[in-house]
Amino acid sequence: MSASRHPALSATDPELASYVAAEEVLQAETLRLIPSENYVSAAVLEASGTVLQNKYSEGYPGRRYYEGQQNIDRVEALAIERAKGLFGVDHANVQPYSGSPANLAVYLAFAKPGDTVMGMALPMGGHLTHGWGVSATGSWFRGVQYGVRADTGLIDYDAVRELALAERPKVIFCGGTALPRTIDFAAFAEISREAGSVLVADVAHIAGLIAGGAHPSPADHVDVISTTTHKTLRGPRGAMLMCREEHAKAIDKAVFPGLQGGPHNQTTAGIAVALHEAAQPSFVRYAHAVVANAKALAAALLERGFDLVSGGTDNHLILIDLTGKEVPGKVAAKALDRAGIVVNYNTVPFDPRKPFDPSGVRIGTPSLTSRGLTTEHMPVVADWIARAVDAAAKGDEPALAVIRAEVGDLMAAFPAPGLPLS
Ligand code: DSN
Repeated sequence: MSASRHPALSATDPELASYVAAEEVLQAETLRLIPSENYVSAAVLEASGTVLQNKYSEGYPGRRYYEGQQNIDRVEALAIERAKGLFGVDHANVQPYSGSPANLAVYLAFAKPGDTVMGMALPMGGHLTHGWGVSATGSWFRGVQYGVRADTGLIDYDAVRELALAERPKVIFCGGTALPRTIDFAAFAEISREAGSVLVADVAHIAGLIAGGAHPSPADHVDVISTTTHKTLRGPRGAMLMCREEHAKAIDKAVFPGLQGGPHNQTTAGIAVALHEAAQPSFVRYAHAVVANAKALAAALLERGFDLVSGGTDNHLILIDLTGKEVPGKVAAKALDRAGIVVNYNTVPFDPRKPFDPSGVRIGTPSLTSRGLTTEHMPVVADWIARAVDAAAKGDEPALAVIRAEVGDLMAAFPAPGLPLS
């Protein structure tokens, strides 16, 4: 970080400033393929670092427990109106600190401890907070879990229906963190109606695709939409809960005072800016480009002999099953990192290996698309991945260094939003 970019921070705390500077370089020089990450714009960064930080605002616009809310109310009301407009919902709560507290607030609104709740199993592509055992959502509630079919890697809607009708859960979550295919919200809605359950779509991964029209919206099908704001939506780290009017009070009460104290106003401001950006025609192009890039990357990986869970992708995410390559996911992920390609190791459905040392690698295209890479570049990216996995198998460190240099050259030609150009 140059002193001119963050002069006060550099002067006050040079050690901390040096870590931020190193992170700026890392984010600029590497090919970031973690599907839940992105680059926020300079405007979102600025909004997230304002004096709104200094204010306590327990309550909601017009109904606060502290005075001096003239400006904070406007900021939060703006974020709420923008969320409602963009996602076509009756009500939006923009205060959850992040995705896990947002989901916990949903349980608080609709279930009591010990009640049965249902979601996709974590190793199948779900999320911890969808009732998985090690999460409070799976120990305070009785979590029952569905998965994907072994033969197709796709959600088994017949099994979902059977489980829902047998268990009659209070809440059903659809959505997840490693789902490369379109979610059939209408099918989940029909199942939830039959089971008498509240249906929640956790669209954290695909919120930006929905906003940009590149994935069907759950708005007409579900009771509640939960999302983080920092993935494909390209906002600051935060979350939102959106719902029909009939659930508005329950959701608001669960977030505050049920679960949280004062909202993070600086984050609310960043969310408002991100929602404004996501309402522009350029964001529609971005969302479709994310999907086009992911499809092109999946095709290029298949051509190079990789197995992909479900055989490809409909969205921003690809789950590579490395079982056939005889390089475990963690070994591959660490080798890719040394080659300047940042991914995360991940379980694949029915993984015979442990979650901390699984068989898969999860990648996605939100970040590289934010930098302007197109489908033309995807064969190059697939080549780097293939060469790095091969190098990992052979222990060939010089080959990884060669890839890292090539990655650095391409990244230098595509500056990232929000980072210094140099
Ligand atoms: N940690 C997020 C992800 O990477 O998908 C989910 O919460």
